[in-house]
Amino acid sequence: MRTDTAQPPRPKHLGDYQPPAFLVEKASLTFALDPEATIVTAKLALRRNEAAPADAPLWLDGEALELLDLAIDGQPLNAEDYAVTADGLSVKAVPDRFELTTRVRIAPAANTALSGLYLSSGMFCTQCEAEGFRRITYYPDRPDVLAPFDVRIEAQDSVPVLLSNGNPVGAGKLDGGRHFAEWSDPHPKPSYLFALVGGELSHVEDRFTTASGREVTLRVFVQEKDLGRCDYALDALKRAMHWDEEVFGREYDLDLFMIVAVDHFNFGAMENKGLNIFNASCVLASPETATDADYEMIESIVAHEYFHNWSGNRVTCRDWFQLCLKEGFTVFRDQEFSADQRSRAVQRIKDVRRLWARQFPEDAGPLAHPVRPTSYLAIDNFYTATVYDKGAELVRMMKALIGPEDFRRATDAYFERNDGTAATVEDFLSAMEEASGRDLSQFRLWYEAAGTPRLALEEETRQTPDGYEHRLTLRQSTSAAGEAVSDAPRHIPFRFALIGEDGPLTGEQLVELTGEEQEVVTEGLTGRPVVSALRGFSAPVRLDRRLSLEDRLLLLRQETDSFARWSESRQLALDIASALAGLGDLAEPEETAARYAGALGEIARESTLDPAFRAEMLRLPSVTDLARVAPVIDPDALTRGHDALKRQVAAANASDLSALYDGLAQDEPYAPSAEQAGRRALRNEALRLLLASGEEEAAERAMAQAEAATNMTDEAAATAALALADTPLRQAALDRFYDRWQSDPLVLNKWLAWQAAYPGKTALDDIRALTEHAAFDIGNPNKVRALIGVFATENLRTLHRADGEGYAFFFDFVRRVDGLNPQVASRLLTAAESWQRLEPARRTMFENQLAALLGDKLSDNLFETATRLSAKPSSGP
Ligand code: B3K
Ligand code: ZN
Repeated sequence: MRTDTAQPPRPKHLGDYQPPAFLVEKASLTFALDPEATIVTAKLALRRNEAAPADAPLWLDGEALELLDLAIDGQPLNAEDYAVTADGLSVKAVPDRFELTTRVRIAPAANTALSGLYLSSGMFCTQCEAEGFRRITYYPDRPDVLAPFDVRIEAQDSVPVLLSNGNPVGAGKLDGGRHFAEWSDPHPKPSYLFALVGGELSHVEDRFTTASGREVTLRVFVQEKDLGRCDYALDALKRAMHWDEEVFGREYDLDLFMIVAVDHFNFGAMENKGLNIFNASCVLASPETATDADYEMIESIVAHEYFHNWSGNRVTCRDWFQLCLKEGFTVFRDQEFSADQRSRAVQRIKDVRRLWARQFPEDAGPLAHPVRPTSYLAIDNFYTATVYDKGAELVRMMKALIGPEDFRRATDAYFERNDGTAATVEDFLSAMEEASGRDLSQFRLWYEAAGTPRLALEEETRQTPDGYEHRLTLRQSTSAAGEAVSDAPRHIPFRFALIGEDGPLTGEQLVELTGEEQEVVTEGLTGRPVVSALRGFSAPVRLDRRLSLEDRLLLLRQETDSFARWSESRQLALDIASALAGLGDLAEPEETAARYAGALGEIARESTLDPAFRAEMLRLPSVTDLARVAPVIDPDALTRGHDALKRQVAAANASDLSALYDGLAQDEPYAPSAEQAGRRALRNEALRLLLASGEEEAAERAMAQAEAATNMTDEAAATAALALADTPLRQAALDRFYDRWQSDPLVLNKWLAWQAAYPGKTALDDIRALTEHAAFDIGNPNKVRALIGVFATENLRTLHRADGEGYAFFFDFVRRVDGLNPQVASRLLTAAESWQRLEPARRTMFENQLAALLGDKLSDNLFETATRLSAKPSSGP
């Protein structure tokens, strides 16, 4: 916590990297667990690093620790031999090789930041990435110091299950109603992968045999009441283990793999070696309590954390600037896994939708930063959509450029060469270059420069004696916001095909654009072509093109690349809604909306198409999506445009939607399969649209669905549709849901989120009242995200109330959270990353709130985000 606002904290810079002065050959830790006063004894076998200057002093990071003892080779140190500050401990003269012993006291029960060792619903647990280990003991808490760990945990018998990384090597009784457990992790690891859990836990167990015959025991630990909700995570884990062997040749390397579910967690999950700790919301599922989307998320997060065992743990990061090395790559791996488990086409649409929703706005606003940032105050602020999701896109582009075989050879070489070490983005790129013989030096710019390039398309078609000749001009430009601005051309893989009245006229081609401009000429075409551009979203760029309505509708009918078909539809929907809001320059919006509604109707009826894909096509962009691309955010106008489009699509297709809804009723028992989920998604999308038509009959239908539902997907879809609509049944639907689920905190997060997103007049009062409700808890990040996070990101009208009350409430809440949990407060504030595009009156009110916030005493995390937010005007979307 910063206490002196006159002295801003000093940022860290990528260019300042220095190798560690000391390496840890072995870390032996003993914990005597106690909520108020846990004693941590650390014995560290330290050795001077030859790669560092010979006279460098010993520095150990440490925060909020009470030092009780300090000794070198068993000899206690005198007070003048060392110095303790608020961030660590230094010892002047030390031998080249020695054993350092420290004993510290910490207070897990008082740890509301949920970083380090803390209590979650009475259970001891840890979170050490990025810099939480220094809140447990004095240590060189940086990812390039790797050590094998031995851990002994002692606790009261009332804390029966004691877990840490690696393999269990001992356990037994102690005097005074206490007991102990000992763990040993042979794989050298950085401190951020350390984990400890202690509590009253039950588990489910399974086994997995690796390709080379290692028998691995798999355990998912939960509170006893949740034992019935672990099967899916376990199933997903086994599928992920198998997939990583098949697709990346990666095997698991310990005899035990554990997952623990905890209620209080700052994000989704953590890949600690052999002991993944999960936010309960990302692991627990049963048909009655979890939606298809929850199942899908659990599958992908379980896989993501498991994949980190290689991309992150075996090969880790030299420093935190290299975060994308493990996160971008691992997101790419989990997206590929999900694509193989489910529908590749629909997975790509979902991944890009998320990139557009989260990364594009980040890249266009004051929080823009390169995939590999060059400076930070609080590294926790850089676990961003840019590092994760754009980072994944960069890996995907490289695979497209070098081809699948060379890509696999490159990842094999990368893992092999860097195994057991801390690597850099350069190590990854050179593996790609060596395996393929390609020069990726221009490609590096994607890692170094912030901002989303624009790709302008111009086309010219002329008739020749042998048919049609098509000339496509690609022109790229970048006006990057944020740090590391660079407008040098990027290396852009551009996938395209030419489509005619009756279908494709050519196969798919991959063009590599490396200069500012490039021309592609195709001759001898048998029909007049339209470009199907950026197929599969082959590069994270914004497409700029002018197409006639006729050509756009042709693409909606004839496009054979699902992603391109969906993105064309989505772009058209956004253009129409903007025009209906009185923005943009689309001609004849009403007439265009009618034709678009007709085209969507045709797709909805196209029974040979995958229902999951049809559901994506029917899912209109939200008003928040509209705000993300609007040059000026005027919440009232955008809401008008959005509602008008939705009503028109609904009204034009009412009878088809109704037939679709009835025809998709399922009577087989629930399974979270992609196939069943796709049909439910389509049916619930139809219901959502029917409700938008404002017919009370549709509301009754939704109520009937909520009451009769035997799974959470159908129950939640119907209740959410009612909770977001202005219908007399709204309150009844919310009350029914609450009565049914009041004793289930995870399920109630959905109930909180629907009310947080409700755009009606009473919304702010309702949300304020909910902060006092028994279902809410400001100390639980899931609750804060469900209520305040959703309010700030989805509820455009309420956050941006013309009287400024929405801002006052939001900023007040961010301040309160900061006093407890800086990471969550900082993340919450990023919801307002696009404030500079607000219409002038609101922008001024927002700016005043931001300035007032910066005048307060803030955590480093929040201070950094607030400072960056207020820094420079955005370059617009
Ligand atoms: N590596 C963790 C994220 C840690 C976030 C720290 N602020 C989970 C993941 O990406 O797998
Ligand atoms: Zn990750």
